[in-house]
Amino acid sequence: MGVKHFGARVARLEDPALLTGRGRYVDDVNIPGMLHACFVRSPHGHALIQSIDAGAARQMPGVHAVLTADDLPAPMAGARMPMLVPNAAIAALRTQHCLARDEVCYVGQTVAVVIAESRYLAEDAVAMVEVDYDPLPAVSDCRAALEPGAPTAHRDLPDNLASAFRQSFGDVDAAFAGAPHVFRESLFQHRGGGMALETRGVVAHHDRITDLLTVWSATQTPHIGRRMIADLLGRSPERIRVIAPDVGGGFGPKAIFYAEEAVIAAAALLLGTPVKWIEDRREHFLAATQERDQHWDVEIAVEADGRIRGVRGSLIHDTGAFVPWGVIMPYIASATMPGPYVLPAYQLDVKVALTNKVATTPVRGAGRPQAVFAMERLMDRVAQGLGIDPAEVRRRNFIQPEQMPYAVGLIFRDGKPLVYDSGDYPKAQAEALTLADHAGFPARKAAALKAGRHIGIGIANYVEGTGLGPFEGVTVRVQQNGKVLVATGATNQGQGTRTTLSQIISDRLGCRIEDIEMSIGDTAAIANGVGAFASRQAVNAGSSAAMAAEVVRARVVQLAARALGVPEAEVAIEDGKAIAQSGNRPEIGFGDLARLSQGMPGFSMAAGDMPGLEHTAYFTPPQASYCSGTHVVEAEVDIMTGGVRLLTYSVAHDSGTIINPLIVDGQVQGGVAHGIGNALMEFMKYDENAQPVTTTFADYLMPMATDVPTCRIAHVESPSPLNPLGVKGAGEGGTIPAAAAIVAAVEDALSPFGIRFSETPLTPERIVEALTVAGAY
Ligand code: MCN
Repeated sequence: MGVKHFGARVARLEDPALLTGRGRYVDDVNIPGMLHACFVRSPHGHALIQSIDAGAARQMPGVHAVLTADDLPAPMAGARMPMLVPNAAIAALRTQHCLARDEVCYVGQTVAVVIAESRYLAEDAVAMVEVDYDPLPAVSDCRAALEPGAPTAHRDLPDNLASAFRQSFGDVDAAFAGAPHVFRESLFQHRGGGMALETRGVVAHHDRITDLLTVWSATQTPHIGRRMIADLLGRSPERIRVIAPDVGGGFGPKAIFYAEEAVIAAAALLLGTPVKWIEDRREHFLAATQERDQHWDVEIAVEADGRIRGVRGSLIHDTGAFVPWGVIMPYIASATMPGPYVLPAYQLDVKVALTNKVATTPVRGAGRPQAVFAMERLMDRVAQGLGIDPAEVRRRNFIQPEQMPYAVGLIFRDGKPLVYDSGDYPKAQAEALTLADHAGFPARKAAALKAGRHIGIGIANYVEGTGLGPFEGVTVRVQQNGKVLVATGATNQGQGTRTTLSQIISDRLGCRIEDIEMSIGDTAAIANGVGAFASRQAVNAGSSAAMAAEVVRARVVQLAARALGVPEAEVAIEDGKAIAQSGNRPEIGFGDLARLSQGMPGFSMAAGDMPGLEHTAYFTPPQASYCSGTHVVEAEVDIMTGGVRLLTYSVAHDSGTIINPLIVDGQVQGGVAHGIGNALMEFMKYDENAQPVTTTFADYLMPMATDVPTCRIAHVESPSPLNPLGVKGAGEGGTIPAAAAIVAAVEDALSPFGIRFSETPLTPERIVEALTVAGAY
């Protein structure tokens, strides 16, 4: 009997190559004659371009071209980049030109590109390109941007309001009018990046004989990239192949399509030579998209026992200078606020502001960390205000498992209601509290205080819509060598996509996991694809893999029954062989069956047969599947230095049915590391002129291994009824509630001083300042 892989802790198949230096990243793509690109970028937050003089740069030995907007081919030269998720609520439909035409709106915006024989020469030539800028007033803070008379982020726009909309349900005024208690908070979550180990990078090569333009890009979404390049170059997508080779982390910013990808593709076509651009870390700080940057003013009305009557308030989202992904993050944030709680009435007024900073697009969590921060901080205010234990306040408000599926009350823009498909929120919190030994905490705290130490505990819950559509596809093909080829539009930046899809297919098809060959992130391998974001691939690609494998298996059984001369019911499939369950148990291997499936030259196929043992399935989810969980953090604060040490970190996570618990543990742990960065360290700071201030890892601090405790993890499995595997996403849940839980733990540790925090990151400086104000020294 073959090994069952689904649900097992299978070690990641991709790791041996990656850990022994055999990974192949974009920078490993080297083609004879390849030239190297370096971009001229705006040094101003906002300026008009009066002129560009590239004469001296073009004369430099080794420089092959300097391209400005006018040198790009039509329609790219004049066009703005396509917007990924357009919608009617966006007042200012702004995406950037591939190369700026007459105005730059953030530091780092692409103005021109030098193509030279080496990156060194290209860098030197960039310094020789003279751009005459006429600086304009810049706007850096999104609240200031919406004040009357604020400088506009774009010269020709009347104001900075990119979008305004309201999310609401229930009678919120009545909820507040008669409320025994109301608690208020003003909260801010700062900007940060994805900070993947591998920066962005592109290599483009045009083969004149086949007229095929091949683009290697460190992207999460190669199929979307192909469509964008096709639109911008006015070229058939069939003549473009985009390949995402090994990608060293994505975390969201690599899901969008960038100007640099389009420009390098155009340069390769124009020059007739392969061109490479690898982003350096400073460029990444300036020009790779970022996220968070939201201000929330919210209040909660509760009964005397802490049960919620209503939540209302406003949210200002900083979209930066452009809206390449539409207004998806504030939209997601406003729909995430209700969380796992029964919320009778809700109203949030959302404004999206343009500023002169790089655009915000989803970074792990995509608006949800901010919403969870807002809701969970409010829950803590209720607990503190009413003197009820924070866990108990939450417990009193949970949606109960028997209420599933649960209609939250919100109606999405497409007219569909927001419905949680399944989940057991009380159970998840109970399990996380057990992992954290919550019951023993008061004794630990008392003992610590006696010893002069300040420890605290924080709790945060969340619900996350995962597995978003529209689809993902998987092709399963049994080859004539007996191996199984799998192709998918799903991608892999470290999530273990190859491993988990292989687990599903080997079980469903009946082959050895090591006999599966996988083509991931290559538009030539499968016609349609979407890619990695929104923790969507386990649901979409996983389901497609199961569906395709089952169709192929049925065909294998049919052919094998014919070949072995037994009824189909007597054919068993195991380890890549079909075995008759009667007589002397004759068998036939997958390779022979694949050959049989080709028929005989000159003879007719059997009626109804199609050649090949192959099927492509596209799973299309009816809506999101909602994963959920609870984080409980125990932290110690050194009140002399303001340093925070996380003592224990406990997570109960519900990703529905789990394909690979080892991988999901890794996803949770990695997500938590990201959340720790958000809570305590990472901060992309801009000054009042919209000049980025933190553009190295000396200024922008990332958590080190020593800052990240090993998580205690429990899996609560509430299968989703919305897909054949019962799975929900797992890629972002580790990040989403982390800042809320950590800030709560720090506040609790400092409870003797009555300090409240409403902002992240909680740097030592900020903590010492708060302690000083509270008179602690
Ligand atoms: N999984 C599972 N069982 C489940 C759910 C998921 O075994 N019930 C597995 C999946 O099969 C997959 C992994 O967990 O191997 C993550 O699956 P999923 O949640 O579907 O996420 P995606 O594959 O769609 O990946 C995107 C998601 C996002 S949005 C970000 S951001 C993120 C993340 O994944 N970026 C990552 N995790 C990352 N992990 C790494 N190492 N690098 C990144 O850039």
